[in-house]
Amino acid sequence: MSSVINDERIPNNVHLADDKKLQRALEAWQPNFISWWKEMGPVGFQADDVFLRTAISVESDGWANFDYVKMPDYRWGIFLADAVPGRTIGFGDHYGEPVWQEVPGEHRNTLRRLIVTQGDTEPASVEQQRRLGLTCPSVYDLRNLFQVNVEEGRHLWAMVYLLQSYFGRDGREEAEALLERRSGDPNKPRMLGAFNEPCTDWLSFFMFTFFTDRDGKFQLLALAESSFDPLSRTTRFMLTEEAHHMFVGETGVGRVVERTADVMVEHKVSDPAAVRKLGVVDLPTIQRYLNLWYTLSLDLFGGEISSNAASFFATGIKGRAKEAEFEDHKALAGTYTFDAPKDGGFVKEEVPMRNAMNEVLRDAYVIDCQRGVDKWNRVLESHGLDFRLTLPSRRFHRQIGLFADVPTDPAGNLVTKEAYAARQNEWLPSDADKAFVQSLQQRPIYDPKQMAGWIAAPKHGIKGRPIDFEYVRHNEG
Ligand code: BYC
Repeated sequence: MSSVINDERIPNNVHLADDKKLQRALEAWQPNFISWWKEMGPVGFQADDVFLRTAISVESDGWANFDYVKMPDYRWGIFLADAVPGRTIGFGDHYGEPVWQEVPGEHRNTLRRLIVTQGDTEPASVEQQRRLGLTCPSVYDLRNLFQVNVEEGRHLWAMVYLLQSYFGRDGREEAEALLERRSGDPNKPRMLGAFNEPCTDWLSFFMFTFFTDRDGKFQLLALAESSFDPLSRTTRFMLTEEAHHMFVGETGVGRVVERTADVMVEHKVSDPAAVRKLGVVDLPTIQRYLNLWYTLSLDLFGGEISSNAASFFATGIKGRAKEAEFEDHKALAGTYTFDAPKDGGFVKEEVPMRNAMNEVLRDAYVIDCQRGVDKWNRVLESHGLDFRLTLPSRRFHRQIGLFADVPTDPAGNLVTKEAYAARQNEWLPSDADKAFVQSLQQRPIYDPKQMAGWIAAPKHGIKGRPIDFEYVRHNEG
């Protein structure tokens, strides 16, 4: 059982008080984090009481506390899942050897880079979402946004703990740099593509939490297999919080689909322009938003063929999601075959399995995404509507890997650059789509009894509270 110290400046279950040097380093970083939060975190709500979940331990029953808290006072803490006694390396060349409690010198740079990359996404997402509170569809949704935001902040703490604890001066410098990059800033952008995209409306937010947070789930699952045990334990606990973020996305998109379907059936309309006139998002626009955020998130898995991924696997640094479910943990024998674009067509390209580890992880991700899409389609089906949402081909709209800048249609057929340019607005959100979605979200809803007209009410409230509970006590003054 892990002990939790909650009366320290930084709540933790890592015996921080016993390591004064580390404690001082983290306490020195803490005010910089709070300054970053106040500057780049949610705009306009820092003084409000928000009904938030706070991680307080890693016990499966009762790991979190729910109460009102002002966001800058949120108790961001450091929690590692309990160590698995006798844990051994689960894959790669060192399969079966004891896991590492310290960073092996030869893997120092690689591990640091992966931890920094993971860490960079956390503040990036808070920055991307910082203005959404000003157009919230309900107080329930406002609270969920802030819940996601504070927990992304905690996930940054999780990575900063590893950097400061195991990487000395370099780690401290990287921890500072994590607070200095800015999403979308061309001079100091965040590291990965999707985290520099604007996320300025709530449909984007729900797509982001469904698709992009789900990349987070799979990357964390892969890192949870790591031979570097502190990374494994940290990411295992992060996954506990991550589940709610994807719930917000899945139910958020589901509620938008449901509301549109309700209105279409009630008014017997299906023409997108007519649907829009009724104040809800037409289904083709929802599909275009889906196409955008799904494909941006596919890029986050890296190239299909990656020598980096092969070496992460060989050395035991990063595994596959749920490695225990695979039979062959060395993956030296198999191959993976891709359709690669060549001379206006496709050629089969076969690579050793280890070089395809990014694609193996992406395969698992695609299956998981499809499950959510199926749920949304069941809403359409239950309304007697024929329209179905679909995941586009993985070749579509890619900026990383074999299909980077290779124009295809959403079904994955190669098209000319001209055809792509001519039809892009059918496939991805146009400026007019974005303007329309934003036009529905001009006015924030701060009355707990109200819900915006473009989204259905949720099925349940949070932690047994009613849907119209005052989840955020917003001081409008
Ligand atoms: N954008 O060998 P390749 C989350 C770079 S989300 C820009 O194919 P590799 C969250 C790559 O770094 C999860 N650059 O890539 C969600 C490499 O650069 P170098 C975040 C990209 O190394 C919502 C080069 O291209 N966690 O937690 O196999 C809210 C060659 O690429 C991109 C992680 O990502 C891109 N999309 O794998 C909040 C886990 N993709 O080495 C949070 C840690 C690739 O040539 N990261 N590049 O300079 C990793 O495991 C790997 O870095 C990647 C790439 C999977 C991202």
